[in-house]
Amino acid sequence: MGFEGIGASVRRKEDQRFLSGRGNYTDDINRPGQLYAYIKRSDRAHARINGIDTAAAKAASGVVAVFTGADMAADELGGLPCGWQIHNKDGTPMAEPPHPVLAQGKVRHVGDPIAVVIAESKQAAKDAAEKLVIHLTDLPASASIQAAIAPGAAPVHDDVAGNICYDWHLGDKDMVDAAFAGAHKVVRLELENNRLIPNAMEPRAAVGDFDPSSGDFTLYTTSQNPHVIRLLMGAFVLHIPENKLRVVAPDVGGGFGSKIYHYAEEAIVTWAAGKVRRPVKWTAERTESFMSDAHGRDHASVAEMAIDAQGHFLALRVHTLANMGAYLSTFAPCIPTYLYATLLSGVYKTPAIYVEVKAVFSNTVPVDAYRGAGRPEATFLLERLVDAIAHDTGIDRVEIRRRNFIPSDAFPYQTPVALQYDSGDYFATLDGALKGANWAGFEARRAAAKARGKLRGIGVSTYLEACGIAPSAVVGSLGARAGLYEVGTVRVHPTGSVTVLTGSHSHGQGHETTFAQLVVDQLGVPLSQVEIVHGDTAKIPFGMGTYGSRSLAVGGSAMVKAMDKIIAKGKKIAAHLMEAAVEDIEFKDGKFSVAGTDKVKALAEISLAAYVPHNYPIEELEPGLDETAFYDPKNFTFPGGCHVAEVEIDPETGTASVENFTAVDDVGRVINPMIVEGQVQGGVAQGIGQALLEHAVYDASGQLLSGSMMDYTMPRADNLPNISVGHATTLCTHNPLGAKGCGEVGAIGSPPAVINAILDALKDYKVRHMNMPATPEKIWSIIQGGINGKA
Ligand code: MCN
Repeated sequence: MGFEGIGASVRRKEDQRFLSGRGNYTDDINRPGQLYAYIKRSDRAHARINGIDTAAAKAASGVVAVFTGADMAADELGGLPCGWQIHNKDGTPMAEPPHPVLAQGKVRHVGDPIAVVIAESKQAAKDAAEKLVIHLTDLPASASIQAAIAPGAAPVHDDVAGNICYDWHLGDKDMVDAAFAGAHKVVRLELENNRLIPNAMEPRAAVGDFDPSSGDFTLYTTSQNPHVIRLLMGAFVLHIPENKLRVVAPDVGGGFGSKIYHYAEEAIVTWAAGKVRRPVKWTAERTESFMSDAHGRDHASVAEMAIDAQGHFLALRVHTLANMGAYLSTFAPCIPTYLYATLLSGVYKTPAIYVEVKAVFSNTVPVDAYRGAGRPEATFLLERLVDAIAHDTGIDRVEIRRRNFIPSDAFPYQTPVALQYDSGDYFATLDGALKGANWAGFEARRAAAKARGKLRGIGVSTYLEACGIAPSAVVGSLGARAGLYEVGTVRVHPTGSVTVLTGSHSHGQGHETTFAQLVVDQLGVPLSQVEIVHGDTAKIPFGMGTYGSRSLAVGGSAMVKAMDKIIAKGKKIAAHLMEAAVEDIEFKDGKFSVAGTDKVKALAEISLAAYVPHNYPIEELEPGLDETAFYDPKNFTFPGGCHVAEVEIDPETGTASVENFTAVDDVGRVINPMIVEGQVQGGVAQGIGQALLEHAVYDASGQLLSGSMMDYTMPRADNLPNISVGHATTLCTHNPLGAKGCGEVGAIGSPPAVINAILDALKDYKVRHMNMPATPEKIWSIIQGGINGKA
């Protein structure tokens, strides 16, 4: 057994079961007497429901029940709640139209659930759904941001004027206007952040179960946060008290944000199980996932930077339109506001920033957080703008970044957009990435590529992320309708092995390994004797789950606090057993000792005494060695870094390939370098996907054109280079681990690095900006235009 504590690249404990097919995913769960649900969805983007004739479907072979929105209304079920409220500039609350579980009166996007058929088999349910007769009157659709805000646009919700959910702002407008008035130059860029469709390997699934003898409901679901689902579904939708509702999120095959939310199908199967008094299972087909999982990004922005004659940033002004889709998904309103606008200082000391964000309803699938959530959008905008400034002023693109970086000795650093960064060293990450990418030697590689008839370019992006969300009081004041602490229970068993119950949820991040490493480090228990339990509201205390790269910084810190309590109690027991003063007891490497003596007791001896308290200070101490701690962070954590992409373009076809990618990130103290490397590489793969390939495209009538894997291009292994991952560490100053999040950094830093590299490759073609994805067609057209002198 080698070193297994903090800093060890321990292999993932969970991979034994994942790689040998022994995972226990929601679709693997089968309850006795189980039925199957098929959800009939709208094939129209916008239509009035005039009536639904369910008779033929109900009469079909194997069908047990058919339910529509009317049945849910008769049971007085609530709609799907939104967990975050934004206020408009004028202080009024955002528009928050109802979000029925099954459509009521109208459908508002392709994929909107209309009815559910419950049958003895999946196929019987699906066949019967074809017998549903749904009378619809088509309504005009607003299928994009631009269509939804156009004068006279079709209203997605009758009572939401102009399809505007909210009109919000942040920053000091007067200060920014004054800086612009006195500026040497203003650099302006219009950009779009392409709409993405998360494609976790495991599609969403849900099994609802009801025990008529106890009245208990159980929902097994593909969720990143079972307690949040229990709270939202129990309290707001189905009106089931917590003690009668258990939510289990077993192994989950990736989420990337898309499994944070409370989805209609979870409520449907749980409610239907109660109605038919049998378990009900639903598993999405991949096509369903495309039109029912929350999408990501979809911004249109105008960004302007006022600069002085040396290229110093004086003020930033940003106007953003953010697509919300047809309804508000659980956390949608906070993504283009508090996870986006607050990030617009980035790694730069821009003294004044003003941001306006209008959130827009459209007849499209709801949009919410997707890996990075708001922060990739902010980073793309900033890092494209900085390259445009370099382009327009002739100042070198690395030099202009250095000139505007927040100095390394300026921490804690208060930005003009609310955040206070605790630590960082952006010069170190930049220098590390440039060195790792051999930036200095690039021109030789460009020349070599040219000799082969290829266009080669290099691009740099520096980024700052706020994650580890969040201090509850802060997010509460900003509109969150939930607390954002985390909880950990550390249970030392009689013979010294340990079970940890955590409110965090692992769905690919490797918590069963890294969290166990925290126990190895702090309690000196070998990794093989540590079990991490998560994902079941009947087992774990009320926790908030995994998103916003918060699990280590917040969930891990809760564990550290619980282990502090274990050690403090253990010291009292040890003092009693070794007849010493508590102050003289030391704890190290799993052993309690009396300072200055050779008296020592192992943790296992102390835990045995705690559970077999024959010789025990029973007057002062309760038996047992089982402690819980809740941890509410004082601040976000602020990873930062630099990504360098090197691309090569085939001018004949316009195809760009990423040849080299170098990431140097500051994620604070690293618990498991191999897992962090994997996290960064996964994020970069998704960032390259966004930059080169992925785009959710709707036509004007609201049909999702990229609604399958055939049309929506996911990155594959041969689209990706070797991704080199390095670190330049500054510690988080306010959590006990000194750790910052790493789960999203790859997806945040990489897209602008790739686009900046493509534009560098195309520098002879006079193209200043390109929106993502940089498809071969787009690049080829630029080259053709350039060749024809039109660019
Ligand atoms: N870690 C570490 N040292 C650090 C930071 C993190 O060793 N300084 C480890 C952690 O202990 C954990 C992993 O790295 O095992 C990721 O930690 P963290 O950054 O805290 O992120 P979370 O665990 O909270 O995961 C959420 C994050 C997000 S927001 C998305 S989206 C995402 C991501 O993680 N979705 C993922 N990574 C994913 N990886 C997989 N395979 N699947 C997803 O759905």
